[in-house]
Amino acid sequence: MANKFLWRTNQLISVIPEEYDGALIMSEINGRYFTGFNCDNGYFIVTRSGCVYVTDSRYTEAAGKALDWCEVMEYSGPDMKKTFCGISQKLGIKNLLVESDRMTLTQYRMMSEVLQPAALAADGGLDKLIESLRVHKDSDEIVCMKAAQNIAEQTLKHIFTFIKEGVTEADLAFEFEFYARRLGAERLAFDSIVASGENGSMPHAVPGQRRIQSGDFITFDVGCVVGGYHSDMTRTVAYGSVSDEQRGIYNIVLRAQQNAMDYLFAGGDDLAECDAAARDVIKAEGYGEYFGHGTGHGVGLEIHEFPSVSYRGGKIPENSVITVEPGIYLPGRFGVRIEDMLYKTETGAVDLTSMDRELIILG
Ligand SMILES: [Mn+2]
Repeated sequence: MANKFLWRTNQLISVIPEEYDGALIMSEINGRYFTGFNCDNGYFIVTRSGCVYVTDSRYTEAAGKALDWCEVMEYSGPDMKKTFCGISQKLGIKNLLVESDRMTLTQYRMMSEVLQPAALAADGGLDKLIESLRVHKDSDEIVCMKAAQNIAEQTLKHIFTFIKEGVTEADLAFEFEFYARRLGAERLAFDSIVASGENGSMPHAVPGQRRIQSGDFITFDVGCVVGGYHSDMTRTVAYGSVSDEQRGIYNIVLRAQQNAMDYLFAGGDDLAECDAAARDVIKAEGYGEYFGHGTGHGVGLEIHEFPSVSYRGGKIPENSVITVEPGIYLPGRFGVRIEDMLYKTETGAVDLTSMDRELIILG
């Protein structure tokens, strides 16, 4: 693999259906995946007769350095149509697939106009092709995700020593970000969820001014970014004390998560079966209606990506990274979620999360 990005681009070309000449990639995230270059105004035109990366003067020099394996062109506003029509003619492009999931209608109209005579095809096919490439993580991608996860774990351990009675959820979320950034996170993978007490029943609660008190469950759903790659982990901890009911619910979620992970460790490769492995444990205990979301999702350059671990099913792609994150949410009372991130291998799975999952009581 002399050049990983050239290799990825060639992979894309090899799966584009014959009736299309190529693809136009203009989303920042897919542009980064195929070129290694991060740019919010890049137009990567990929065809069987050649590739061109077009950007504006703010990025031309950096793009030229990053994309030494591909022609880089600069356009300016007034000559946009001339530049792009010229490319269509030079490469003999009659039609191009576009990223229909990631393009605005305004962008679609603009690119249809400037790329004439090429026609654009927004049938969703390109999005599916790209997700099927991105889902298979290479070793560099796994290294980044592990590094991101490692920072998140070290930071959460720090948070466990930082928690005291009276501190707010917002304080904990801020401390998490500050500490993680200092440990080398480029940024957080998403706005951290810190949900205490009754707020824990809302799976995506926003950290607020509620103060931590004895008897609380506190759910932390946190992640970091390294090299553009995300990590994702959830831990629910108790502060001060727990009731028997809280402990019971915690252990049901823990068993549900373990059951789904065991399914993956044993080589299970169906998304619906993995979802059911977690869900059935919760259902059998009578809490099925309190677990409303899917069991997990793919992670990578984005925090939520293909595939979805849910009833919809499908094969779990080899070398994909997925989360396993069942929960039980009792409205107005409390909630528990536990989430690990796993790497699917040919014969099983590797847990990329190393933090303990047994219930801990802080304070
Ligand atoms: Mn998640």
